[in-house]
Amino acid sequence: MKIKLINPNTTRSMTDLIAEAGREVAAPGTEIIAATSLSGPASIEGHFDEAMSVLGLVDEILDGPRADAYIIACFGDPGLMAAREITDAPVLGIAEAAMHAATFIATGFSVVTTLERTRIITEHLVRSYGMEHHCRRVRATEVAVLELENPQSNARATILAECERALAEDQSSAIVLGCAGMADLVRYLEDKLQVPVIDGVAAAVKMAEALVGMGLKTSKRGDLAPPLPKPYRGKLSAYSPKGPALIAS
Ligand code: 5HY
Repeated sequence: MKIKLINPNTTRSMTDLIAEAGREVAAPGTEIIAATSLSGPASIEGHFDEAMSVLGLVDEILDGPRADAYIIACFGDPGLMAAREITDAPVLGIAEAAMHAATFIATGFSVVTTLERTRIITEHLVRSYGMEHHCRRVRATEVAVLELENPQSNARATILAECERALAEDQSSAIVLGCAGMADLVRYLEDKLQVPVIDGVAAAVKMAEALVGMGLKTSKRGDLAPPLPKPYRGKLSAYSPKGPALIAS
């Protein structure tokens, strides 16, 4: 099966890291197609960045060869529901996948993420995914997304210290990493913390494999039906939905 792993930020080095995390867990018959959005922010750290990232993401679903499943490899899960409207292949967000994975192996988890504003956005996701009973707390480290790639930034130690505080103070028994750019920290943190550490990229790949393996597709009844045909004007005229023809499946 083909799983398309889309980094909706435009930083290719982060896509490489994400692709490696995905390929590490993928089953032998799974091909991971890693893509970087061609338009949009270099990193996604707020509501505006998220909104501006969605067209690049949509392009990656509508253009190019079709995949059996799509993964949005950004912890804000930007454009998740919109993406589900334009394909009947399963689409998974990494925050959603990581939080669900955590519920199977721990009764309470903490999310450790990047900036304070991302912490707040993650709290919105916790509520919209119905995870309030499982997520004990969302914590920020104030490490910016692109600083994760800077060896001089001390990001590893800062994230480890926040995870330790989470385990000491939150009554959590697992850690969810709140950024796709943290995917390479799983082993390091698990060794230090001795609790499960969940990277959403890996979780989403395994869940996508499971859904495809079960022959499940995104329901086209109700709000995930294709966008209604209508004209879009101005800069977005090329995206005018034309009915089911728009669907990539
Ligand atoms: C992410 N932003 O996973 C996030 C989440 C964050 O560009 N990739 C991004 O840390 O804000």
